[in-house]
Parts: sequence; structure tokens; C-alpha cells
Amino acid sequence: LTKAFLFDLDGVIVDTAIYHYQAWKRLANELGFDISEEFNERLKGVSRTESLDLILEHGGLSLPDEKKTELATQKNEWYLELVSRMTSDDILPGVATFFAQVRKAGLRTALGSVSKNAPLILERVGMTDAFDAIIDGTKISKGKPDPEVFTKGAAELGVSPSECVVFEDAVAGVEAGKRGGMFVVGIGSPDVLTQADLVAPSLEALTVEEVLAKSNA
Ligand code: B16
Ligand code: MG
Repeated sequence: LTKAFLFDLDGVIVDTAIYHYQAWKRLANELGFDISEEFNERLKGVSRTESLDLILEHGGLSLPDEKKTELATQKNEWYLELVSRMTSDDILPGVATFFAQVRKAGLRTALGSVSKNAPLILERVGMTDAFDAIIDGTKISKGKPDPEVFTKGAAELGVSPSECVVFEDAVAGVEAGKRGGMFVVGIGSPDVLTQADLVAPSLEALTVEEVLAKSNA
């Protein structure tokens, strides 16, 4: 029986993907090449260092580790400038209503994000208290598609994986939830999130009752 809902941050609760994209694009441009919105899809749910590796490979560059650390730090500074302007207006449509239903249903909640900036973002949009447990990039050793971020969330809530539902917008995140033995709701397109047990375009398109009817079936 479902007891807990585990949420990804970027693309499910807030749209920080656009800020990651703007900061990475600025970095690529300074290095003399560009990245497209289509290429950016590959960076969703992927850690900062792995994202940088994909971008450098895309630009045909191979750099020493020292330089890579410097570039990742620079990108994060630009990203934080954008994040610092976020307010509760940046919460995605339907999130507030959905969370009210989650509380009413007596479900426990956890955040499962590979972002090291996740606590700061929750603070900015005023959603820190919406979660009973927060697992972010500083608490894990393996990023998605490894299930660690979600299995740690379940453990912190004291529930088993089969009692959890994961909400994810990234292919790597859906895979992480499935590998963790959880029911996964994909937020996006069914053509992309093929491994998900249920897919909806956003939390606005779902009710808690409907999710529980499927996860408990
Ligand atoms: P940071 P999620 C992920 O967040 C993003 O989707 C991904 O684009 C980003 O590179 C990653 O966090 C690391 O973020 O640089 O802030 O540590 O989707 O797992 O909430
Ligand atoms: Mg995401």
C-alpha cells in the first residue's frame, strides 16, 4: 500500500531546467561553441560534473580536471544568480493543489534531487516545509539513473520502496525509480518516459486519488 510520495525537483516542482540551460549555454559560448535546447534534454537529471563532460564532448574539447572544476564553479555561480531571483511564482502549475491533497491523504513526502542547490531552491520558493525528508546532491554518491536518491528518501521516511510513488520528468530519473522498486509517475510525454507506470503532462493534470488508485492496484 502506498504510504509516501517522492518528488524530483527540477521539472516536477519548479522549472529550473531553463536556468541550468542558460548558464550552460553561456559557458559553452565562452568556450567558442553553442548548445541547443534539444541537446539540453540530455542534461536533465544528470549531475553537474557529468553535464559538463557531456557539454565538452559536444564541443569537441578535452580539458584537464583543474580547468573542469573551474568551469563547473563558474557555471554554478551564473546559475545561482538566476536562482536568487526565484519566488513562489516559479512553482509549477498544479503543485500547490496536489500537495494539499497529499497532506489530506496522510501521505509522507520526500524530495529526491541530484542538485546540490535543492535546499536553496526550496527555500527561495517557500516549499522547504512541504517535505518530511530532503535528499539532495550532497547526500548521495551516485546520481540518477542509480536509485540511491530515492532509496535514501524511502529509508529516511521509514517506508519500503514498494510503498513509494516517484514523480519524475527525466528519463534517468524514471529509470532510477524503477530500479529502486517503486511505482513511477512520469511527468512529460509517454513517448519519452517509456519506463514509467503512468504518465501525465504535469502535476496539474493529476489527482492524488487517481495516482493511488493505480499505485495500489
Ligand atoms: P546542481 P533534479 C538536476 O536536478 C537537474 O535536472 C540537472 O540539470 C542538474 O545538472 C543537476 O540537478 C545538478 O544540479 O548543479 O544544482 O548540483 O532534476 O535531480 O532535481
Ligand atoms: Mg527533473
